[in-house]
Amino acid sequence: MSVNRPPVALESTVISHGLPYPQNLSLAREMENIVRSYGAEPRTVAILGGELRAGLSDEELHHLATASNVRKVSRRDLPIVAARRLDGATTVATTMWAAHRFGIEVFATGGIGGVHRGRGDDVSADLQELAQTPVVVVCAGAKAILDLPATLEYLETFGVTVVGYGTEEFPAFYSRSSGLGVDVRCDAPEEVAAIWRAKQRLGLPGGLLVAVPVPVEAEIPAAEIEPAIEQAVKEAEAQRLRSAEVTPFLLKRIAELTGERSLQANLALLRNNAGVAAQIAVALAGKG
Ligand code: PSU
Ligand code: MN
Repeated sequence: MSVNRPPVALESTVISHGLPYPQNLSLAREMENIVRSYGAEPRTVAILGGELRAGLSDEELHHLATASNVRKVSRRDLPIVAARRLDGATTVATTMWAAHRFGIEVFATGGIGGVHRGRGDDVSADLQELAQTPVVVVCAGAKAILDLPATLEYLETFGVTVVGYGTEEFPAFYSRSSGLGVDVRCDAPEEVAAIWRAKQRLGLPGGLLVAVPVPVEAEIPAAEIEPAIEQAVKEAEAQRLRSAEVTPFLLKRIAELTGERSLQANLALLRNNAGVAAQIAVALAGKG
């Protein structure tokens, strides 16, 4: 591992619980290579045998992509997997937390968790982490399985600045538009770096959310994806799913209902976000 290349954290819940095998493994490898191609250092985060890690071997990526006993680890699960020496995949919340502990400022993911539709009591720990942990999180917005207006209100309440990268709209993961605004538009990595440094100079706690729309050629218009989302949400309610089960269930059902196209969109936006995050990390290193 080169010491002078700026690091970029990558999460592992998307590998173990967000994508099917073998696409999850090839995607994990591709994201690492994209980060490298911009002169940054990929640091995929996971917990292996109870040990928190940032930077994995290819065998370890393979394990996360194939093993069935890798637990989805949110903040409340950290002491359990550590004490029992279990394997865990980190969510956006726990990847941010780990990144900060390892001194990593930039993190690329697919979509963040948020406030679930019709379930004001199911609020992802990702939002609280953004409120308190100083990491730049590059995502494609949040999936429309969530209540996007409520998610943005929550971020506003907790002082999380939302950047639209090349857009004035908050992207909705599969779709480039949501009809909802962002706080500021940036068109270059240096602009994001300047806002991040300003936030730190002002002594403001928490992260910065950088929302990048899915590449045009991979986009699925909202009207096309919405029926699948509505059906999946109804099924989750009928099965009375709770807590950490909800998001993986919805992701899997929407992928089943919409087929290959949603998988391709998911992969395209993850690759794209890895490149944007790497460029922001390089810009931050340049400014010291
Ligand atoms: N959204 C996606 N794909 C994902 C996730 C969210 O489009 O893989 C994962 C991320 O790891 C995120 C987590 O942090 O789900 C949120 O889970 P929950 O809603 O249980 O907080
Ligand atoms: Mn939840």
